Amino acid sequence: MISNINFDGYMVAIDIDFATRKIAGMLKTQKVIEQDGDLFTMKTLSTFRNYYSSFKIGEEFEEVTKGLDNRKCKSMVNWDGERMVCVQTGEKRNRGWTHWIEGEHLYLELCCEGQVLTSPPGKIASLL
Ligand code: YOG
Repeated sequence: MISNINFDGYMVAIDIDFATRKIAGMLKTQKVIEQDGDLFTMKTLSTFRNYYSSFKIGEEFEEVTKGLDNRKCKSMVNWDGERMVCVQTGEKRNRGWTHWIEGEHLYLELCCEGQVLTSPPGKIASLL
């Protein structure tokens, strides 16, 4: 993760407590993505916690956001052109994320309820 806008707002939206938000806000996460056809594994790595997710494009799966807000979602990931879009249906409305690549950088936008965690305009990547 190089930079971001509104990481804290996103964490508030998924009910992460103050102390955890302060720690998480300092982290420089790394993303490891593995692809085998339509099967993806995404690892979000940091010195504090890691998060793992595996899915097949177009197939709904049970996602437990273990180590994040520990909620259950029915999630599905699809391509929207060059963008990979995940919808996370559950207790929180309007929850999901979008990945895309521009130049050398991987971008990620995460949303929940009214909050959007994204990249600074004209600047480099939110790689959360
Ligand atoms: O990735 O959905 O790439 O699975 C967003 C962090 C901080 C834990 C992670 C650990 C939300 C405490 C998005 C940070 C903050 C704060 C590193 C992961 C929540 C809790 C794990 C994600 C998708 C798309 C693939």
